[in-house]
Amino acid sequence: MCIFCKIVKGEIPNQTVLEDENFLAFNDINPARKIHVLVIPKQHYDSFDVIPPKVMASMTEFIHKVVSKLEIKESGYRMITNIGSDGGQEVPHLHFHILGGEPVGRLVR
Ligand code: IU
Repeated sequence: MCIFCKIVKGEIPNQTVLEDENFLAFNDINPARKIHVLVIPKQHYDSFDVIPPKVMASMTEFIHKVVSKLEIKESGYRMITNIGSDGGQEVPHLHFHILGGEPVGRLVR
């Protein structure tokens, strides 16, 4: 079972930000910015590549709630999902990174 599935099952503890029946938002254990939250579907999908559009629609609604709860709607934030090896994905369970709480900087090479 993948590590995020173990978090969903409560076998590995997490710092929950928001949870509902289908989704979970928790603090990243190695935060890259002041706010670094991961949002995952409870059901396992390897990456964004395979999430059914209908599930993505309800995940979008959930992410909006997470952002409201974090109170970063006004200041802004960056949302990233890494996909596969060139995308730099390390955990093979779809997750969106929400980064903020400070200017996150430009995406430059
Ligand atoms: P990536 O997009 O797959 O590269 O990101 C994985 C993230 O999951 C990374 O930021 C880790 O710090 C984070 N993480 C975590 O929060 N808890 C864990 O048990 C593990 C990874 I493993």
